[in-house]
Amino acid sequence: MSTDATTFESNFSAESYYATQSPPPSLEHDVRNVRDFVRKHVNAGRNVVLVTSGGTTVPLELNVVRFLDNFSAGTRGATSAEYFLKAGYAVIFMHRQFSLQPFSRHYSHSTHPFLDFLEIEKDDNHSSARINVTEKERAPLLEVLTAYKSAHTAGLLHTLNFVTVNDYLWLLRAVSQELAVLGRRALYYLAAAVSDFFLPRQKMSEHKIQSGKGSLHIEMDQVPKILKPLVSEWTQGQAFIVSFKLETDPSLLVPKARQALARYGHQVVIGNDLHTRKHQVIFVSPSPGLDNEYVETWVRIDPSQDLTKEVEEDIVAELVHRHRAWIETSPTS
Ligand code: 9Z3
Repeated sequence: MSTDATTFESNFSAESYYATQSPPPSLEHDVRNVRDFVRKHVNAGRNVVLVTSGGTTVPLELNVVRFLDNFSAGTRGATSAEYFLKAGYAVIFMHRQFSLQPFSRHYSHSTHPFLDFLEIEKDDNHSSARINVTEKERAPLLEVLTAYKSAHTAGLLHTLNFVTVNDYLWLLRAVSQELAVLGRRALYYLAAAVSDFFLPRQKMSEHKIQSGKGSLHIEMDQVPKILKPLVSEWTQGQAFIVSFKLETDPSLLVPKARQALARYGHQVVIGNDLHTRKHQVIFVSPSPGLDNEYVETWVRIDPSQDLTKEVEEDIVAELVHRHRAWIETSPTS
């Protein structure tokens, strides 16, 4: 592989990306576990959803000290995974290491730390810790714990980690190839916030970039648009694929969502604006039988009515409904 940045190809197709960037060391091991998980649920006749969640990083050095990050706490993915489990799906939860996870998200160290449930008891000679769940906390904790235990006992939740955009791209391709046996029973819920730009390893500095030279100029390459091969090659047009579009200018949501559907030919783009994403999203999908026509549907909740209501409950209910219809429609009809 060339290490000369000037002669290195910089316009990546998905094909040239995978031919030149190295897979993460844990890939084979991760794929074997996914294969076992998928086999078990295919045999049980269950639908499987791949939920991606959290932001990808872009390292600036091979011995990485600095990196760019994409915004995402992982709330959307972790919350949605719980509702998919509730709807009877087996869930592959592919998430950014240390971002929120299903069930434990309710007791995140920053918003609801588990240590607050512990009290110190002292007697004459020693101190010990006691778990103290208040009356108010008891019912919600029991509900989360019951759902968590039942998902784990039944082996319905499989978790995978990524950190960099490179990890994400390799994992997504490998997992999609394993899910292909499910045909139309596979659902993709691509909520991870994936970088649009990256630094190919051939252009990275090996060691920490030194500050002596003044300002830092980095030219990044575009991450290949992998939704295209995901839809047409890796899943052979069989899976039900939902991608998310994040914007900060709300007027761009619908045009960008339509553009993505026209380019990649998948089933749904869910548009969300950074500031209102917890209360409303817009579903954009191709109009059945009509070229270049789209249907848009808002899904909204009113937090002033019910503080415990999560928009993901309605998003997942709508997708489960659409996925069922997708399964019932044969590819040729
Ligand atoms: C999303 O739009 C997610 O809904 C959020 C969730 C990242 C906003 P949180 O994790 O946030 O609950 O804090 N994800 C997709 C973002 C993305 O990178 N989309 C790409 C784009 O917009 C296309 S796949 O171009």
